[in-house]
Amino acid sequence: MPPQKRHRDFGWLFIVCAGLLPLVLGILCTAIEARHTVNQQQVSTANTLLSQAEKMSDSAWNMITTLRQYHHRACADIEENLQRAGTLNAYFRSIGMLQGDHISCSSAYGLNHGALAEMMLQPPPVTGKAWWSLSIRGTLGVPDRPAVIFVRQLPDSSGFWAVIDGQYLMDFMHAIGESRGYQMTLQFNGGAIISSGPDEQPGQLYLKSAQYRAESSRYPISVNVTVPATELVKAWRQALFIFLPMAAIFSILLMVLTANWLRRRLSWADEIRRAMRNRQFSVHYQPVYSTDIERCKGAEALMRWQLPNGEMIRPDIFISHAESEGVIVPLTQHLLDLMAEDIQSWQVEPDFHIGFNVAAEHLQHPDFVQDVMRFARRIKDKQMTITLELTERSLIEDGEMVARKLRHLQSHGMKVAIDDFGTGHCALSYLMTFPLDYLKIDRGFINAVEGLETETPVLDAIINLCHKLELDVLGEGVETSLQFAYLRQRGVGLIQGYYYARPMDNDRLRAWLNEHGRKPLLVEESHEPELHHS
Ligand code: G
Ligand code: G
Ligand code: MN
Repeated sequence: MPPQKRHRDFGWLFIVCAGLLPLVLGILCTAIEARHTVNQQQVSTANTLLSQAEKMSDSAWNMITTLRQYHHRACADIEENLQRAGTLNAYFRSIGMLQGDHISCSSAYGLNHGALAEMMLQPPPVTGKAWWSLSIRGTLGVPDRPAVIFVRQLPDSSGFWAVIDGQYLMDFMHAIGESRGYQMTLQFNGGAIISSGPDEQPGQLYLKSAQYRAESSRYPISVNVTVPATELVKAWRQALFIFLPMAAIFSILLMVLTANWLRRRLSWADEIRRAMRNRQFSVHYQPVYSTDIERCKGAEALMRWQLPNGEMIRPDIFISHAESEGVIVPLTQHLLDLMAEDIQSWQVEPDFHIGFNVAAEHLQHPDFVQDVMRFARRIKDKQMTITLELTERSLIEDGEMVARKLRHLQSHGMKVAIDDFGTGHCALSYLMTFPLDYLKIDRGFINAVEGLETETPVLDAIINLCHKLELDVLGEGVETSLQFAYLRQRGVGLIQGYYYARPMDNDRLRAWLNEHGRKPLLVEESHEPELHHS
């Protein structure tokens, strides 16, 4: 499991969130959309009502203009005409003439002509204008049904008036608003309110009832349209009904994508790529001792991975995952970059060996030679010897091509070593086929050493084989002075292991090279009795 596996514990949370996201967004968007649609309908309804009220006002003023032909005529003469005009024209409850504040003539049957205030059941407004209109609760003849009165006063204190029945307006409001549950009101000149529809109900939160007010530009008419919350909810539910199936599909899609993304994100390959970008890898170097020149002869580069929390990932684990998930090539390229950076600060003598581990897949890769040559160019001025440590496994496939590559690199002064020699599953024939420079004997064989004079058959055989084939030989994992003395005695030229030096980071390596790099390794003598006693 990749190092940052803790992400996985919250994986389901990501997936749930991804699934909820389209739903939550959808619910919000449809609420906004529903509100928007309802508002548009509300505005157009208000405007329709307003224009109807304007049309009625137009016909009232037209009527009054027509009445001016009766100016200065006696009521008895014109009463019949008034009655005809009042009945034949739509909307009108009554029309008539004024003398001062007094109604001098009216189309209404059988009523005593009284004061204007008496007829409209309230004092006339003080407008100071010759033209005015007002919505009123009722008239003397029809006291409990609203109406609108229009009055034109002439300079000689006579005048004309017309009363439109509010029922027309109420019916109209009903017709345009009932199906949507609108509550509508209409007012002329701030007078009595003519209304239709249910009373306002309390709404909740976002979906509380919405009010819209419109005013006429031609007449003092104002209109109010209120949409109850229940209508908003209804519109919202309709929008949801259309949208929800789509949201569900999106939801599923997003969950699948998230799950996929999480899986990818949690793969080793992605963790390793990210770790390279975040510079979590570093290189440690383990010095190699030469028993011939009795000093440090080189170092092996070993990759280290430290997480931001300080935790180290074991190299055998991440290397094997890098190999199986196809990122070992970029990882090794990264290693070479890091090494080239480190090596710029080194001061070593020419022919210092710098070894690094080459994965089988990299060896087969078309970029391999180019990668190594680039590294060689970057550290050219140090005049080091680059050592490629191959595993036996890497030599199995496409041997001829691999051998060609290795020969090419050797022609540029590099050395080829077999790492962990003796542990792979390989025929010894490759010792003849491949251009090898030395073998690194696996520490398993070194561990078998029991005493300086005791034979260690397999180890001895490997050492002899190297001598016969004229290959250099390196003993790995040397941890004791006995092992060291044993190998030196049998002509093993190179030693690597904790006994000589542990792998260390670049800074410590430079300090170590300064202090110990040129010194011979002093070995305590009497290990043989020691070992027998213990
Ligand atoms: O130090 P140590 O624990 O580093 O190494 C464990 C294993 O990981 C060893 O077999 C070693 O060869 C391998 N290893 C360490 N660094 C690298 C590297 O950079 N590339 C490859 N291919 N193997 C490495
Ligand atoms: O590349 P190779 O498989 O040779 O990797 C060397 C590995 O051996 C690294 O993991 C390194 O840390 C480890 N190592 C080096 N010296 C010793 C040693 O003396 N003892 C043990 N146990 N491991 C060692
Ligand atoms: Mn190695």
